[in-house]
Amino acid sequence: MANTIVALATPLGRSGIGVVRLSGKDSLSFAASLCDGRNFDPEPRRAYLRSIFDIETGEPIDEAILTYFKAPHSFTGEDVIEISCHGSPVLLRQVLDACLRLGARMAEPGEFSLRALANGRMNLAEAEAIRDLIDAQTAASARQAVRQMRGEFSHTLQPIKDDLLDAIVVLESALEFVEDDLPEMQAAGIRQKLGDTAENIGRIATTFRAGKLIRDGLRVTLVGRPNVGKSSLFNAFLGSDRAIVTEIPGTTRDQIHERFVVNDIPVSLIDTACLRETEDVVESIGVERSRMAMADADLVVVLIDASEKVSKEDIEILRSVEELPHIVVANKIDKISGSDENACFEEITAEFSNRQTEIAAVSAKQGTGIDRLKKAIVTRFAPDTDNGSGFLVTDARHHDLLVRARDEIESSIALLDQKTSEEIVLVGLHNALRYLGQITGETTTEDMLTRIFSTFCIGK
Ligand SMILES: Nc1nc2c(ncn2[C@@H]2O[C@H](COP(=O)(O)OP(=O)(O)OP(=O)(O)O)[C@@H](O)[C@H]2O)c(=O)[nH]1
Ligand SMILES: [Mg+2]
Repeated sequence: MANTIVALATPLGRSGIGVVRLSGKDSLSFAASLCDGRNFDPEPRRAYLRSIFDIETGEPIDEAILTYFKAPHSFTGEDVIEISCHGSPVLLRQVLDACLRLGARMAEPGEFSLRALANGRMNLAEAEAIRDLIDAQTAASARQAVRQMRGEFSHTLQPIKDDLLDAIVVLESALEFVEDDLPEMQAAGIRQKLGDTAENIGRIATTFRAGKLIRDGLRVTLVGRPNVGKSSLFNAFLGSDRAIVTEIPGTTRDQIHERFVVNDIPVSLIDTACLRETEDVVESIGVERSRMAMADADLVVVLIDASEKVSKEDIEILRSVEELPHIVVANKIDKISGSDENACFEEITAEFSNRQTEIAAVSAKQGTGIDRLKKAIVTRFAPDTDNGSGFLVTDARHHDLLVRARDEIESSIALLDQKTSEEIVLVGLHNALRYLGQITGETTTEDMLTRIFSTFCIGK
């Protein structure tokens, strides 16, 4: 890791300021070259206003602020230089090119964070939290990422790892010193401790359901026969005329995606082409896409027209979602009276008496029932959506490792109960410890790290 890396730390686009970041032992000398080779001997953590020159023509290209972070007191733990230029994409490209010509290498995605990890500036869970913070789509998701970035997850895991290690030490020493079995009292103590540990890990793992929802949100797909008001409902959800609405059946021919946020949960909403048999090539591709969007969705919203009798087409669509998580929405209730509404519900419930079909009534046109429907969609997935008071596991990798660690401990407990030799009980406990260590990175292999850091953005 001796070489010096460079990347743009801000997005490449027009902006007030654009930051080029260098990390590695030559950062300072590269920065000095950019400032026309003048003796640039900055005090660490102080901002210096300098002219930046083209290293070949010697022409000034910008006035920039340079800040030097001396190793090991920097983000990466190496010498770091941040050059805050004016945010012109052309200029930033020039400064980056100059750094490359001086001998820097373009940073890989997440390479700054990887170096920070290698130099002990943060652990793996904290580095992943920075990625999640940058990617956060909602305030709640950002809040969780900050908690993890500040070490809350690692701190929660530490006592669990300590307890596990205590149990391992006792079992190991029993192996070394005694020929006979562990004394009954001690065995009971260890069993208790391991039981508590497995339970604690399990409790943390269960927060993933809410954590995943806050981070990744929900995919909701609207389906229904032509003209039931899918695009109208789509627009009502978003509060804007995003999709085209007409009285002509088959108006929407392709999928339209948009996002909105309800109760801190990002919802990715898909309006689809109506599901109908068609000879039209374009429309049939649209229908095929609608089917795929249905299969991928966390929730399918099936629309029916409350002002018309439930048709054969409606029934067919309702049948096709039987195996998928779905709700039924009766639209256009502005066109009917309350008793007709009930009749429409009864028709559906009669048809599907064998399953629990949730039915909501709305008027997409007038906005009636829309907020209630939005809330019903998210609360179905997070009845107890965390209000941010508890720490949530948001990463599938972490969840998987927690579950594996808990399972290993539970099998070890079972072996202990069967009075299996300590040697065998210990295998599972060591595995559990290794899994927990992979969350914070102590026991993570090189290729796992490469895979994890490839999900980071360049410049981070
Ligand atoms: N009265 C009333 N009319 C509605 C309501 N929702 C939609 N409509 C009307 O129904 C017609 C079809 O609406 P769309 O939103 O285009 O229906 P769609 O399901 O997207 O139709 P396709 O894309 O053709 O499948 C339009 O004339 C809308 O104005 C509603 O809640 N009440
Ligand atoms: Mg439509």
